[in-house]
Amino acid sequence: MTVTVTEFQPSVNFNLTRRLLFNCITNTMNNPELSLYHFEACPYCQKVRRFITDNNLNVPMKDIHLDPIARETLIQIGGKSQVPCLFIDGKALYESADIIQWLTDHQVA
Ligand SMILES: N[C@@H](CCC(=O)N[C@@H](CS)C(=O)NCC(=O)O)C(=O)O
Repeated sequence: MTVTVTEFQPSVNFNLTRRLLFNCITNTMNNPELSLYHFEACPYCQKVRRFITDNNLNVPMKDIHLDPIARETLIQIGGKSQVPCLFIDGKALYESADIIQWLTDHQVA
């Protein structure tokens, strides 16, 4: 989208900024960025993946055994290499039961 401002229109600019900010906030609230850090053989990960599959949820995944950068990111941000870990807008949530509860509460489509 290209916005060309030909003259100073404070009220238009203010309203546009306010609308963009509102959209940004509501989008983040309704549609948080998710990523499930996991590995294939982990039984707790399997439990979370099964929940995701059974409920047809769209949760991108990173396998820390296949992706060393993902493992490093998990340790750097979450503080430990434990999986499963759900990243919610960049914040780490550990514990399979808590992850399933969060997904249930937030009705991720
Ligand atoms: N109570 C945790 C247990 C998770 C757990 O023990 N994960 C293992 C893999 S099956 C793990 O990441 N171990 C390595 C570590 O803790 O760094 C849960 O329910 O998510």
